[in-house]
Amino acid sequence: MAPAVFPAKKIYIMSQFSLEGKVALITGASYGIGYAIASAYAKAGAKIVFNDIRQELVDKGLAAYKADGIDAKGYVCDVTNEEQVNATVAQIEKEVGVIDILVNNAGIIKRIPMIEMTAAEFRQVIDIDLNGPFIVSKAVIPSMIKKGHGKIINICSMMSELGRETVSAYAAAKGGLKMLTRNIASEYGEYNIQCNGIGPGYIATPQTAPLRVKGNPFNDFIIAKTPAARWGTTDDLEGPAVFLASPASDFVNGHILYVDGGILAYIGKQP
Ligand code: NAP
Ligand code: GCO
Repeated sequence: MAPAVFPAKKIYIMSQFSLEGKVALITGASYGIGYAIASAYAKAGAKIVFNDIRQELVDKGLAAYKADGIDAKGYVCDVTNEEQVNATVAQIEKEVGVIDILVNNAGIIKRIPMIEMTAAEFRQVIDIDLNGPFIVSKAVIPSMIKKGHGKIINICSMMSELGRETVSAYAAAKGGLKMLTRNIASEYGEYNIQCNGIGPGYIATPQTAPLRVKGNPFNDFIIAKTPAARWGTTDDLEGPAVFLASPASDFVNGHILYVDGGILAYIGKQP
């Protein structure tokens, strides 16, 4: 017979994963991974705030959240523009409250062989994927320090650990983001701020759509390289993202949680 679970203990454990009353800013969350994480946070009790670069995208996001019964607030803001980011964070603090949870999700990829890539293209990827998280984190940390707690979650990648053809700028940015994560944890851990990363494996979103088109051998390559033998879904990221935003992870700091179906553990299918 299974041992009895005392209700009080059960309630305590569930409360460890609650985001009730927290304000969460998820960048670039009109759709894709950011949208899924924001929706999970709303279900765990958080108030959702997101940004995107254009009004049409913010409107599209707002309509999607509304259809899912989520009362989100959206702002037009480019994560690479420090002035815009500072103004948006100040506006959020005024209109919604101090940001308790920041997810640096906004990101782009350019798949171009390195010797064909221009320096301007390389810089653009670094600017959005690495400078963006620096700028937004820098803007939210002072209020987190004053409030006495904060959670920052950086969306890293397999490319924080691995290289592959055509993604030099993305790998450089996501490798850098892993180290920015560890540095924020090191520098602000004493203020009860936890900064961790999620390293998604290959997830079916618009970003990976070109890799998943029928006939692209990359599709079979990824399935063979993943012990789970499938692409990930945005649902796969929800539990790990809630864990890293909740009190359950209060002593987890500077960690990258890879949610990759086992890719990083695997040498690949034997012939
Ligand atoms: P996505 O579908 O392309 O969504 C990215 C979002 O970021 C879009 O809403 C995009 O807006 C927004 N964005 C781009 N530049 C921005 C800027 N300067 N300021 C504000 N928002 C901006 O990508 P995703 O697949 O959901 O990926 C989300 C994050 O996870 C990215 O950091 C990505 O690198 C990372 N990731 C993805 C995978 C995967 O397999 N899909 C795996 C590992 C890591 P626009 O529509 O205007 O571009
Ligand atoms: C690529 C992919 C990657 C993945 C992801 C892996 O071209 O290699 O698009 O960028 O989306 O980041 O974790």
